[in-house]
Amino acid sequence: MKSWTSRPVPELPGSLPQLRLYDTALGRVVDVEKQPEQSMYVCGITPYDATHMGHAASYVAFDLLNRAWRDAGVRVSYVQNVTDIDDPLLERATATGVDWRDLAQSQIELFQTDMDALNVLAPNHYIGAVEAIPDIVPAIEQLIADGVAYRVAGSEGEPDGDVYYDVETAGKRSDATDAWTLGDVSGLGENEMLELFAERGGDPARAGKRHALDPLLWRVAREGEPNWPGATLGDGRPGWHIECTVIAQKYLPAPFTVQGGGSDLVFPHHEMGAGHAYSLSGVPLARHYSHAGMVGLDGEKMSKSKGNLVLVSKLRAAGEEPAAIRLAILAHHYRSDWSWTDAEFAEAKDRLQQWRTALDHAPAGSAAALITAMRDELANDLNAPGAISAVDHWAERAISSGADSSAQDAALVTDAIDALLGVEL
Ligand code: 5CA
Ligand code: ZN
Repeated sequence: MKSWTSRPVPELPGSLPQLRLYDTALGRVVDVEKQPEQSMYVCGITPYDATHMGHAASYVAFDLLNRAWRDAGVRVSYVQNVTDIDDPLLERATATGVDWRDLAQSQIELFQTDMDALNVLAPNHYIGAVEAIPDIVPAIEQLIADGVAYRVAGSEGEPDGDVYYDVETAGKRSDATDAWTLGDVSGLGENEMLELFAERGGDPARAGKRHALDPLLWRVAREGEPNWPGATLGDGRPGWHIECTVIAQKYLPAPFTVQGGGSDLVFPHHEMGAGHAYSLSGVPLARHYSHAGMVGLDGEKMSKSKGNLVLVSKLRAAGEEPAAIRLAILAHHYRSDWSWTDAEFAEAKDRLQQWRTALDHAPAGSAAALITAMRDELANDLNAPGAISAVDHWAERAISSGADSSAQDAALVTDAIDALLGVEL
């Protein structure tokens, strides 16, 4: 699928120091190993509704990582999926009387326009679940052949043949230290897993499964649902976790550097994806798992099902500047949970104005120290609020100096804010 187009990233003198990042699976901040090319997979949208501030914040978070790596002088190979076939998409399409393909296409277009406006760098590969089905089918066949996936007999109106991943058998497969066992990514106990599994698309009560937590790999065709050829699996459509696993394995090295998404993807999505990948290849999917916090509105989680959405496209249509939206997001550390408020958005707009005013008084020789301070903050687990504070201090000094602007410093500061924070002044 076609991706959006990235705007150019200015190059800065010098480079970002050793990057440290919080790893969800390890539960601590780690040094990200230096490599000439880093690789990341960030879970994409399910395109049944418009991009809300929660989605936007998760893509801006991993855009910071992308920019930090580039500033450190390494190439970045970036893959993102789009879940263009799944239950919520079909349900919304049926409820609104729209063809599911038209719904997906319109929301993907809107998402890409939002990402472009927010100056989020585009992935190198943007892959839909539907286009990945020819790769997903043989992967599921392999899991069955290897004894870590099984077909469930029909019952209670369900047809024969849905395929599930056997979490227990898969977890016992290898004694290698980097082998996967259920809980390795999320660190959760079974009761917590059961609760989240049911909330997040799992079907713990499905009759005939070996373990309540076994996730769906292939859903055979049902009347009135779209389906695709599945070779020995029979016609049907893929489960959710295998989609991201297969796309990541096809387009990225194994293991790739960072698997990213919002914290609601830790379990079951990234947990099961790690299992699928290990079963398929015998090596871990990713070296590190990284998760962005949840964004709410007035204290409640923002979600399509609750309907309490702040949409990027709506703010843009109301004439709000995308750079201000991005700055409002970056005022929160990517790992914290936070709520969108009008008051904080107003602060972000004032800050943008303040920074622009400061550029008219950039003190000669002041840019280098600011860039070092911004880099130190960002290398420390992508501390954007720290980098913003550094710019604030610089701006206060510049404005209070009342100096004539040094053109060279103003240009460097403008470039640094663009290259590192993705905010265009
Ligand atoms: N298509 C799957 C991933 S493969 C999916 O979760 N799609 S989504 O549209 O529901 O979410 C897209 C991304 O936005 C995910 O990384 C998800 O964790 C993140 N996200 C969803 N809601 C929020 C929220 N309220 N706050 C922060 N991030 C969110
Ligand atoms: Zn995913």
